[in-house]
Amino acid sequence: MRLRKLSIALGASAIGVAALGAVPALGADHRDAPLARGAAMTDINDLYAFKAANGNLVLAMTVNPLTSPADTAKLMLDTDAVYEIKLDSNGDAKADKSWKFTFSGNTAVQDYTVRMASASDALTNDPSGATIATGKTSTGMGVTVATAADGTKFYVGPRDDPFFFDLAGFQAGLKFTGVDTFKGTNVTAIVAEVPAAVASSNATGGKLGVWATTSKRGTLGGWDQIDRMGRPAINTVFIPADMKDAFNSNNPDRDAAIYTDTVKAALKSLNSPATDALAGVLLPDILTVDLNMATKYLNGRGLADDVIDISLQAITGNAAIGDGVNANDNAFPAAFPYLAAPNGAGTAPGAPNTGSGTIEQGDGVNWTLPAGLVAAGALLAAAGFANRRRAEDRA
Ligand SMILES: [Ca+2]
Ligand SMILES: [Ca+2]
Ligand SMILES: [Ca+2]
Repeated sequence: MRLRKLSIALGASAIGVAALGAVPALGADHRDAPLARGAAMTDINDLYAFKAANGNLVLAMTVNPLTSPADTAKLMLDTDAVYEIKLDSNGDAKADKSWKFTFSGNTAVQDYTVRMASASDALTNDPSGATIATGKTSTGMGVTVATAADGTKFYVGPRDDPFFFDLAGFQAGLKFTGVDTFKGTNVTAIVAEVPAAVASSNATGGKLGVWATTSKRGTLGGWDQIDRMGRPAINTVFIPADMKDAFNSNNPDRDAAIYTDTVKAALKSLNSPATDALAGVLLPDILTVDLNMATKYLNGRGLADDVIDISLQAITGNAAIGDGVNANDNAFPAAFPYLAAPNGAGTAPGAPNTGSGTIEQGDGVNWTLPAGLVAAGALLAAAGFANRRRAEDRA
């Protein structure tokens, strides 16, 4: 089944910024690589890791990007895929645990199984591990919860895309007008709320790392990793087009050895003042969390964290700079599953800003994006570096 997606056509750029050619980048990790673009169900959009008000650790991954309200009822997850949230307990960039989700059924409400894999099983992409919960996906505004014996709660279903960003303003050469390109669009969310004690037991000194993967059964019977994501915009911005699928299929513990030169080259081409140091921070692509501190990007990532503004401000030192989109289009509920309910049928996404080029979904997609987006990605990365250095200075 192929879903019709939103088609967003942007007007001609008023400032005529130079186009880079086909750059398959749209968001944090939305449609980041050829294999992911061809399969929305296994295209990871974002990964979040934050402490809820009750102290529990919430982990959320989103797929099925840019779904219109009209198509939301048709959303499903791939019955030939394994969806994982992998957890590194000891800082070696190798998974020690993995929550593995598999789905069955081809109707709006699908059945799912959650397995907890440990040790060598956690390293694989196969649906190994002990079954800890079974449940049904939610539809519409409904919230169907599955609970494991250790108290971890699960939700899978349609939600408003928590990511917010004036993409068109970026495309127009950082001429922001504050329109959220993702306004009104929905995704499928996989959310786990892990009791605080369980989260702590999987951390060392309160520290852990997480990343999400999707994998499909290959022709030889193995499981091929289609997408992966730790922090936003690593693959979309720093990895060349012909390497993006390979990057997605790799594992974080190999990132530094394989991609450091590539990332350095990207940084150098952007005249980064700290190429070597930044490359060291960007890899491996893992979202790290210190449970002893408040979670706010870059310590984990909260739903409301304004990744764009945090990054722009950190790199420029200008506390006033930002894309003008300072919050999601829908308020985040205080209770599980924390992501906002899906935008309803009959509502349309807001009109995008004037930019250059065209964004459209579907076969033969060919986005033309100007240098602004890539530059912005560099800012994001550099901001991460700046934030981390500040944290180290305080320590
Ligand atoms: Ca992706
Ligand atoms: Ca480990
Ligand atoms: Ca949204």
